[in-house]
Amino acid sequence: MVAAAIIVDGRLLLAQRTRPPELAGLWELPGGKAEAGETAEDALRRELREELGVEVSGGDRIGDDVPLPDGRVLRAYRVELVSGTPVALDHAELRWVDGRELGDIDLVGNDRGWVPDLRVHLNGW
Ligand code: DCM
Repeated sequence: MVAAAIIVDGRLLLAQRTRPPELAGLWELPGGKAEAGETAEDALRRELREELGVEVSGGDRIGDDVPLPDGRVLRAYRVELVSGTPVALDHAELRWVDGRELGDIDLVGNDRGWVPDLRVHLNGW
């Protein structure tokens, strides 16, 4: 599983989940499942095209691996916006947060451990 940290002008893009019911309303780094044969960057490019309608590139790791209960692993990557403006095609809402605001957001549990790492990328907050 791959998740993207898109940071523009010191603000991080977060997306609000619509499903499943226990995660609906919580915020996450957008992303999804890498398919067989896909690199992490391939998967991020495909998922963000589908979910946000944008083209991205890059993929430096951020934070630690998060083991999921089903044995998969969730990994965050910093990606750059190449073209397009993110639109919530698969989420309830999008928002851009600075490092201070990041502390006030209800993130999905899996993403919470990345907050200190993300803050390092958000202009010193
Ligand atoms: N997931 C997560 N944090 C993210 C992206 C995904 O915890 N930033 C988890 C939530 C789901 C699983 O991955 O349990 C599958 O996500 P999706 O339903 O978006 O494919």
